Amino acid sequence: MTKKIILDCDPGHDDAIAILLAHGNPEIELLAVTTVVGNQTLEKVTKNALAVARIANITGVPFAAGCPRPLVRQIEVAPDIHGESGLDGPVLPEPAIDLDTRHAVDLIIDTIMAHPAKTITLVPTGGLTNIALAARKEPRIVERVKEVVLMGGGYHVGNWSAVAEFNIKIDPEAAHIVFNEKWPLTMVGLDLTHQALATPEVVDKIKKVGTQPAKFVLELLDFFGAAYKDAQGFDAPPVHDPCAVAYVIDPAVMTVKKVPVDIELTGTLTLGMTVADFRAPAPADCHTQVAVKLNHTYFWDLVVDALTRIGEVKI
Ligand SMILES: [Ca+2]
Repeated sequence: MTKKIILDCDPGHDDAIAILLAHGNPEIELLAVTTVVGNQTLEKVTKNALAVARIANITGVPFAAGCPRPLVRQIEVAPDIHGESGLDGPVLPEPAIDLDTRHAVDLIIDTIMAHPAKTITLVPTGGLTNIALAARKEPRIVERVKEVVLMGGGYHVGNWSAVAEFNIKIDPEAAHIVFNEKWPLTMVGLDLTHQALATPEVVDKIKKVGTQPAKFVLELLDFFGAAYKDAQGFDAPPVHDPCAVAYVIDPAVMTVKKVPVDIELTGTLTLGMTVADFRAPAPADCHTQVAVKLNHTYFWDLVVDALTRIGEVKI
């Protein structure tokens, strides 16, 4: 049985690779791609998502634009990591498909309500504005989704402050809503994604695929690697977002630990921190877990396999 997902994203170099992994992996059925302000403005990340669709020849999947700003806060974008376009590096093609006319929040709700209960996994890889609003607009989706597997947060490390990760920090109120709803939630945070490094060996494997979509990924990694080196001192870039998709494909790609997680909304130094309580035992009603240890080889083999299956796409 395939795993049905809705990918809510802000492409974003690693979001783009997450879309390609979801599209190319035979275990995943991509039901919808929705966009949210994050790495860049909504207009830019939406354009980028449609460009990725063209690069990988993704057809028959609705793409919809969502929230242009966080619930409460002002917009914060990340040009130091993703460039002015949000997807700097490769030359992006013009979109070949039209956006769905619905707002992303409505597409998310419609899709979940139209499918049998507990069959759809929500995979947010950006700020949680759309997901929070969907849960508020149609609370029945909380019972109805199978689980939420999100890239965001970190229990020992931040990247947008000492203790807060970008996706959570840019809309902490939305994150608070999403982490406090009682759906099963897996946080694939920085503790895990900082293990998903695109090392020279990984880059070589992608080079061997030899297709235009693979070349696109190499160009993304080239820019992303240089940006991560300059901005955060990484020798190889951590490719965050496809880790969440990989967990949906096969949870064996990483180890997880069941712990309560909540979002700091009032700390002067800790706003947007994902506060994970590792004291044992976890409460019986604990519905959150955090990703701990990645199988690096298996993860990148999934990405390379997806690119191989996507095959050649000429534009
Ligand atoms: Ca992202």
